[in-house]
Amino acid sequence: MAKIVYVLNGPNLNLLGTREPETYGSATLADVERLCREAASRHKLAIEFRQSNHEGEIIDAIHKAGADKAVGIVINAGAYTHTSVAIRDAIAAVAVPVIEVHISNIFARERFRHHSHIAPVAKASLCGFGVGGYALAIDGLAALIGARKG
Ligand code: CA2
Repeated sequence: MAKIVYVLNGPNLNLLGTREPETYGSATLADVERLCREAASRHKLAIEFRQSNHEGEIIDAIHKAGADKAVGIVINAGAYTHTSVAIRDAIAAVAVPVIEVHISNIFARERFRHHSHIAPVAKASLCGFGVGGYALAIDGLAALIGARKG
């Protein structure tokens, strides 16, 4: 059975590549999906890639990852990172390792972005590597779960 990694993207990330390139670069979300699939295929992992602007849909996707026995979740929860106890609780409720990723360095930005509700329930967090952080997160997850490179 294929080992599935859920890659979940929160609010406004559908706008990637259309504005704020100085903060988020010029890659689109479709580019991010492509780079995630490339990184995952190097480890013989499959990707379920989703984006939602709605908190409940992100929570449903986390539950689905748990029900599907996904081998991991890579999540960029966008601004919900800083506000959502509900997403934090969903992550804590599933037995799936979670890697938190942010395109920008949230600690070099406004103070309200310095706190993450997700970090304490994540296996690992990374930020500031641009969209390349998604591939690093998949590589890190693969190392954590001992996925074989093909
Ligand atoms: O750096 C990240 O990846 C963030 O998760 C992005 C969120 C922000 O609220 C977090 O603090 C850090 C915002 C995503 C919005 O993405 C846009 C992309 C292009 C144009 C407008 C928004």
